[in-house]
Amino acid sequence: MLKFWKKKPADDAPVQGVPALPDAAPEAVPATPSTPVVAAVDETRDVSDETAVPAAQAPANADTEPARRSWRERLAGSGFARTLGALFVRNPKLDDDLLDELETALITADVGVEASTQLVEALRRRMNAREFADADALLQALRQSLVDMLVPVQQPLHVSGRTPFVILTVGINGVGKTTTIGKLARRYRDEGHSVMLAAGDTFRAAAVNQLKTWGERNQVPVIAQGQDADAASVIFDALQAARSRGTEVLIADTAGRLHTQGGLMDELGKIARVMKKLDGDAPHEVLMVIDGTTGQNAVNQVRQFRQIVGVTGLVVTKLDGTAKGGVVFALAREFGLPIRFVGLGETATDLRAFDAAAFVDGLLPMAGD
Ligand SMILES: Nc1nc2c(ncn2[C@@H]2O[C@H](COP(=O)(O)OP(=O)(O)O)[C@@H](O)[C@H]2O)c(=O)[nH]1
Ligand SMILES: [Mg+2]
Repeated sequence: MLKFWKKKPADDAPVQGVPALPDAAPEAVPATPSTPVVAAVDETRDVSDETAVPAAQAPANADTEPARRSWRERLAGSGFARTLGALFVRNPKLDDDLLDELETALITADVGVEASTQLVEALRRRMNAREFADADALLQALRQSLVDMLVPVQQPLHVSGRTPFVILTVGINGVGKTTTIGKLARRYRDEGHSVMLAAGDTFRAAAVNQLKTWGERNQVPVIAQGQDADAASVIFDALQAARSRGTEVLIADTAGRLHTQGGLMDELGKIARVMKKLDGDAPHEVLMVIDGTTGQNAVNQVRQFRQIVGVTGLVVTKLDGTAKGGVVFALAREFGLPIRFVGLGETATDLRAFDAAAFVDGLLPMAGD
């Protein structure tokens, strides 16, 4: 007999008590575009002295029981969890109708038509071979198939071995690039790394200030120039500063862009070329950020960005809200690109290294809950 969440999905939808990130930092944008300016930290502070940060002892990514529970709590509101939950809550009969409904539920949850059909047909064959005693056994088989789809893309990002390790974030507008950078800054700082941020989204002053605010909160320096500065030059300056200070992780923000914006897309290529003047291997990670609520369109976005820059890893954000969640499977299947992290909320600690089993368990109704 199946049991389900104690909480109603709706209880999980809004992130309570989380102050929205202010659009503007208290200080003004530096007015001298030609000089890189370190914002957000006291210039006299030795940024390499990360022992000063008290949170350094906490392993940020421990696969603890509470961590697993938190995946579940955050994902319970997803379209995936809700439709699958509704399907199995009736303690259904194990028959073709159940499989048809399951197929519809998977497609509706953005898993993709082809993948959903394949998953369900494999289950149907096993059902016809009398492999499943009941609907619960079928659900467990589905769970395993879903985990198997995601295990190949569960590849954590290792930032050691290069100094600085340079992460270039890319993606369309509003997907959560800057927020993800803020969360990464927190994560790497907590792990004891020295971190620097580069304000490469020079389109709007608000974007620079948003990054500075994250820098201030996490006590990591932000290299910025004025609004409308050349993004490649900001990031070049930041790389130079990070190298001279021995900073371990440099994370560069960029303006959101669409594949139709040729000039902006070319700029990404320019950013990468300029970095290579200082470090032939940089950027070491091109991290594409995807909004988990975008659905199947996410697949098109990745395809388009891959043609312009060599995307090496993905972050899927906003999976805590009403995102359907299934897009993670569609992306895994289509590209096999590492899914480095998922965003499960708006605050600094709401970024998880991708964990295939925890993710799937968060989406499915489970026995013994
Ligand atoms: N619920 C939720 N909101 C997120 C997440 N990541 C980003 N956001 C929100 O998405 C909005 C856009 O984020 P931003 O980082 O400015 O996107 P950017 O334009 O790609 O830099 C902001 O309101 C963020 O707080 C997430 O994982 N969960
Ligand atoms: Mg941004």
